Amino acid sequence: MTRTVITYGTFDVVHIGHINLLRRARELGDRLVVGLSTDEFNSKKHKSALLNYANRKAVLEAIRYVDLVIPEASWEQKIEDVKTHGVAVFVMGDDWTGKFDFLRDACEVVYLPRTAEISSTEIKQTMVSSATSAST
Ligand code: C2G
Repeated sequence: MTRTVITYGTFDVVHIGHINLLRRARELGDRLVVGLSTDEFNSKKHKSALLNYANRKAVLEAIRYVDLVIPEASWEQKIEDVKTHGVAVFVMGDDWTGKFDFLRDACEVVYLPRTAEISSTEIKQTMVSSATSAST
């Protein structure tokens, strides 16, 4: 019986923090599904991604730990996704600890420690500040 794991995120400007999360999530089962935030959902999350959905999806699909990428268009879709994809384990970084415990009726819920010292936001800020100083 295939043990399917699912996780969700924006995965903008993919970095080692995302790779660690994806690898460890995949190690909890045999198959990893990633719910990738659409551009529209990102605006609902008040999060702007540098790369659009198609670009972020292509990057995720090239990562060996990822078996399937589906769109994440709402907060409410998770329970349906768990049923549709026969998910055994739901995984998120521990910045989300407790936020998805309602899924425990349908699958295991695992929060993994975030990778310290790196985030897409910091990378984007560094890019902006170095571009600004280069142009002055
Ligand atoms: N992450 C991590 N370490 C980092 C940065 C991110 O472990 N240094 C994890 C986050 O905890 C998350 C995943 O990588 O589990 C994706 O992070 P984001 O793309 O920032 O996703 P987020 O905006 O948290 O969206 O419905 C859930 C949301 O879509 C999650």
